[in-house]
Amino acid sequence: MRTQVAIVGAGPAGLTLGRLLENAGIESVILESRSRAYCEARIRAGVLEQGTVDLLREAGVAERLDREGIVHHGISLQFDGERHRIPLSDLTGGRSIVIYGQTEVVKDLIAAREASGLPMLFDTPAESIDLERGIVRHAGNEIECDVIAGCDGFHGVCRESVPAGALREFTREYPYGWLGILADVEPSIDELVYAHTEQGFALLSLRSPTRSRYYLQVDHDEDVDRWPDDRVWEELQRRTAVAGWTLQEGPVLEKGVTGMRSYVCEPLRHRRLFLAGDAAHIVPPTGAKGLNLAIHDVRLLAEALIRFYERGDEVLLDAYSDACLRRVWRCEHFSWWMTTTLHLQPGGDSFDLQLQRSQLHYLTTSHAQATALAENYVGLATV
Ligand code: RFL
Ligand code: PHB
Repeated sequence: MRTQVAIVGAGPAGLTLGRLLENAGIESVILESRSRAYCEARIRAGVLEQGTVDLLREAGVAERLDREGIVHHGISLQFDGERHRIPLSDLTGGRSIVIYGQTEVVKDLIAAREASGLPMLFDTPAESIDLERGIVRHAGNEIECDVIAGCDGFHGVCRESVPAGALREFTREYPYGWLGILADVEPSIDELVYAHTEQGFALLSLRSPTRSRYYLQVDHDEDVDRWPDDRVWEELQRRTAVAGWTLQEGPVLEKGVTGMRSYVCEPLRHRRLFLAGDAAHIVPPTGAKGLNLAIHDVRLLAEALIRFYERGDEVLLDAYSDACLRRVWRCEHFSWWMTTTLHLQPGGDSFDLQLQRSQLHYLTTSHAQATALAENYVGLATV
């Protein structure tokens, strides 16, 4: 098989890139190791920045997002048993976020590609990449291409195919993770609540008017079996309690633990391989940036490829890595800062706690500090 762009991975990055290239008349093949059902059911992100929504709209895949997505104009920070609203839209000239699950973004993109009849191969892992000749090998077949888009997530093969020494890596591990549940119950909150407590962090989020998505800080490699539903609810009740408000409980539909890390590799290009999304960088989920960054990368990659195929020059392809990394590092900082401000540091002392409390108090009383949080949270228009 021969194509212009071989896209490895059918997550948000690969699927969005495929759509942007399709709209520009550039050929691509998408190769995915897992089944379609698995990709459509993998519960992850839930917060879309305005820029992400705008891009999905321009790409013609936001019809359901516009119908079902829930627009939020603020979030709350909870500490010392009180909630403080950060009015995101008021602080950012009207920008907002949209609650719409990554599962739904992925379903919409897969449906659009299927409707176009373009090649998208599931259950077919890319096994090796020949960067010299532009070949992706899978299940005894070869895809020959001009460019390889490595959108295969953190554990993919694309980044691994770059020779040792050609990439520089930056990592930070956190000594905690998140236990997340999806519950079949009306969310008890109108806007997201990020809660700092002496027992650890908790986050109240949602997926729809009838589905709640809640998280608890747990140990990095916590065994999910140690958390029967009753224990999860008890701990959520404890960490999110405020006077005059009740957390409604309901059947737990899904439960899982994710360790947290920050990671960046540089540059995002090696010869004809371009890395995008989680294949190139990971952020801890506290800032809700991972999916949004992945979409931003492929926006730039699509623009660069369109220029290359229309005019035959590589100016934007050459600029791709540096252009992505500016936003990547801004989001790395924001996510690290949100994470370390809100989580209980294992082994930390009362000095650490008092610094966090002071920072949270400052954030909720200073216009300048709240604005800094808000503009990062909704997504900086330019970085
Ligand atoms: P993905 O989604 O991991 O997709 C990569 C795809 O590549 C496939 N693959 C291969 N395919 C072919 N051949 C191979 N050899 C392959 N190896 C792997 C994989 O099966 C997969 O389908 O990466 P992508 O597209 O870069 O998208 C990134 C996002 O998924 C990720 O950043 C976000 O989910 C992170 N994230 C959040 N991001 C946000 O913007 N807002 C949020 O609110 C948010 N919350 C979260 C999150 C991630 C979480 N977890 C579980 C990590 C909450 C959580 C709990
Ligand atoms: C989610 O709803 O999954 C979610 C929301 C906000 C975050 C992370 C995850 O910061």
